[in-house]
Parts: sequence; C-alpha cells; structure tokens
Amino acid sequence: MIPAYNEQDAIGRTVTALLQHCPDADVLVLNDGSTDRTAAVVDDLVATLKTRRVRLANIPLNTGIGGAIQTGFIHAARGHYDYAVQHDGDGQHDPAAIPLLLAEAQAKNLDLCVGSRFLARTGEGYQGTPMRRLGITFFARLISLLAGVRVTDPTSGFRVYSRHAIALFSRYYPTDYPEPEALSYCVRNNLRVAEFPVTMRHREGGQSSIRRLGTAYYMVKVTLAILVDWIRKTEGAPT
Ligand SMILES: Nc1nc2c(ncn2[C@@H]2O[C@H](COP(=O)(O)OP(=O)(O)OP(=O)(O)O)[C@@H](O)[C@H]2O)c(=O)[nH]1
Ligand SMILES: [Mg+2]
Repeated sequence: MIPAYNEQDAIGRTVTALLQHCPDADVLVLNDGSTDRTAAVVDDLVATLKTRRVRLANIPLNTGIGGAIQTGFIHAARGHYDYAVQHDGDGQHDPAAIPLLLAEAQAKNLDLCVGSRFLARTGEGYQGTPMRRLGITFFARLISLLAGVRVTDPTSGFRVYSRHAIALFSRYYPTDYPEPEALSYCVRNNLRVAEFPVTMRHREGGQSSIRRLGTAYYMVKVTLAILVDWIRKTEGAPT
C-alpha cells in the first residue's frame, strides 16, 4: 500500500523498486486526489511493464493518508492477503528492507512491525529535522508510557501488518496524522507490536505533507486522539 499525494517525481522509481525487491507482492498505489502526474506515471509504468501486479486507486478527493490507507486495508482484507506493507511513495523507504520486516513479523508473530530509523546502530540516513525529532520523541515517550512497549519511531509510515491488523484497520483507521495513533490503537487492542531497524532517505522530490498542516495542530490533535483512545473499550476480535 503506497499512499501518494503529488509524488510524480518518485512514484515510478518507488513502484519499480518494490516490484524488484518483493516478487511475491502486489502493489496498490493510493493516489489521493493528486493534482500532478502521479496517476499518469503509474499508468505508463503498468503499460510499459505489462503487469497485473500494480493497481492504481484514484481517490477523487483528497482524503488524507488515513482515508487512503484504510482503503488499502479494505482491499487487503477482501483479497485475503496474509500481510500488508505500508510504504511511502516519496522514495524515503528502501524496499530492500521489506523482506526483513516481514521475516521479523513472521518470526515473532507480530501484528504490526514498524520500521524505525532510530534503531540502526550507526544512526545513519534521514532522521528528520531537530524539530521533527523532538515531536517524534514526545510521541514515542507518550506511547511507551501508555502502552508499556518500547517505541522509538511512532511517525514512521514504513510498516508491516498481519491479517489480524488488516481486519482491525479495515474497520477503523485514524485520520490526519494517523501513524502514532494507529500504533497506540494496536497495542490497546492487544495486538503484538514491535519495531525493526531501517534506514530512511531524503524524499526524492515533491513536498512533505507535514508542512501542509500546522505542527501545533498536529501535536495537540494526535496527543488528544491517543489519550482519548486509551479510555475507549477494546475492539472485539476481528473476523
Ligand atoms: N493518500 C495520501 N497520501 C499522502 C497524503 N499526504 C502525503 N501522502 C503520502 O504519504 C507518504 C508520507 O507522506 P510525507 O509527506 O512524505 O510524510 P513524512 O515522510 O512523514 O514527511 P517527510 O519526512 O517530510 O517526507 C508519501 O508517500 C506521501 O505522498 C495525502 O493527503 N493522501
Ligand atoms: Mg516522506
């Protein structure tokens, strides 16, 4: 599942690399009302490669990453996929890490395996601006405290989900900046969550979505959403 908003510069290379590194995977691009050539780039690639492994969901209005990713979960649940992978379309994630994340999820029976850029010993790769790291540290501490699991990169959108998580998130997935809340939601609903070290890169073009919504709004909204979620009842077992 690749959420994509105006990623014409990077989406072609991202999809091509995914096909190479994950020969058993189908790729779903969730193009969320992009106003650039994102859809055309994917259509051209599919025509050139003559592949059925790549699908393009053209969501007509911008629903945000949450709405797009939940569309991906609904598709994954209906298609009876064993695992779903969330992977950015801006070139920041390395698809070569997907088999490692999957192996970790399988070996440890995880429902959510999050690629963390802060677990690699070398501290190499893209780590975000100091301001962003401060926000990440805040959410990491908040979730670690509430959930009792060690979290270092709760905003990472590089994730592997089990069938159990696919079923849960096909029914509900948070909106706006969904990643920290989705992680917390998993733990609260007794799913098995852990992180695995990955290296991230700078985006290959386009614009970060973090700029589009104010940072203060993000911090307050996500904090409140996580706190309110913890006083809700646990979801029933997914079917
Ligand atoms: N479907 C959908 N995808 C989006 C939207 N906004 C961003 N994305 C995609 O979600 C992924 C992550 O968004 P980014 O803006 O790169 O967020 P980020 O990686 O945390 O921020 P940077 O580190 O600054 O790049 C990218 O593939 C974006 O194209 C949106 O409104 N809808
Ligand atoms: Mg990005």
